[in-house]
Amino acid sequence: MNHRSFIRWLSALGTALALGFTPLAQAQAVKKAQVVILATGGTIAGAGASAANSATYQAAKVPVDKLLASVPELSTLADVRGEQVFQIASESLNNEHLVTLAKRVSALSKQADVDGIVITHGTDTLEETAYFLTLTVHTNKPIVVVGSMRPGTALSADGALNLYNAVATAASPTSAGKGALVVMNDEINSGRDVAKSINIRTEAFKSPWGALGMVVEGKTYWFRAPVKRHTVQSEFDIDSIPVLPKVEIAYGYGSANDIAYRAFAAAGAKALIHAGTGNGSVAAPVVPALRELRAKGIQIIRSARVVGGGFVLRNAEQPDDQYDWVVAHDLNPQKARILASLALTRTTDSKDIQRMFMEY
Ligand code: DAS
Repeated sequence: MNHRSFIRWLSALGTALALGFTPLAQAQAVKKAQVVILATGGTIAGAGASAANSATYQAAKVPVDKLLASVPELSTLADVRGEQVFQIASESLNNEHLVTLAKRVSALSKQADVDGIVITHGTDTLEETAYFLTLTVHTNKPIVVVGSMRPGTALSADGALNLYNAVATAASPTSAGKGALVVMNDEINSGRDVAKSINIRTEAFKSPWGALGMVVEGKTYWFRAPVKRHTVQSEFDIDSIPVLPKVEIAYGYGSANDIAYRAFAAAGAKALIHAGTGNGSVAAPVVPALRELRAKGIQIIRSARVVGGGFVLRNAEQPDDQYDWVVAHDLNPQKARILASLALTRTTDSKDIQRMFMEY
């Protein structure tokens, strides 16, 4: 090679290195994300007697390895491995399950060989788990909760594509730093906002403030980002929460009475979520009991049975300042219960708890 050719070769090599076209860089460029799937049960692991059974089936039957094997296309998206954390229908999940799951997610998120985490989950309480994870796991790595409305045995089952989309979302760097996400029916929703709003249709999950984005053919498309505190910005950390204080929910309705509130208090509830009519209204026969229980140190938090799209306004339907009550803002009763439990691990000051309901 003469001098001129050597200079040309050196210049080409320099360009290739600068553009990252070395064999190692190319190998790294195609290195797949490492995604862990934590299976907890639910319909996505369900099985029905026939393909016509889209709503009659047994939840929590299919183990995680069979779940992964049923969607071989996952391997085109990421290097995926599975763990069976629980195998239950999510209506039966309790606080201890929440803490166990969140601690596992937190531990995995700290591992260098984990880029994203998917949790397969029943749909009934999926919104509660997703909110709990967004409040307590300190990571920017994608955490994606996914379920299905039909078992895998049904005609037009939705679980396989939901799982594929969830892995695609967890594998995408664009999903980082957005808090826990819920992927169902092609949509990416915030774990904080989303709620199960229809009981037996595939488009069951809605966020009153709209989806964050969509995932289509393995790619994520974003249209907005969360504004509430979550994950690394949260003052709650699962790694320092051993037990969740007991918080209960009672419904408001015509002819309501105070029996449930008093019974919950007698059973040790540290806070009561009132799922009020309208703007979190409290029926006159119930007010004295709530004031009495507040005086005994139990937190009273006004949410609303009205489905999302608004929020309970402080001092509107009730003199919250005078009664020293908290309003749940836009959180539905079941999400208010999650935040109240966590709040009580840090404070019993109702003004500080109200701050938390405005920030998370
Ligand atoms: N029972 C429901 C649950 O496990 C089934 C489902 O929709 O996932 O939440």
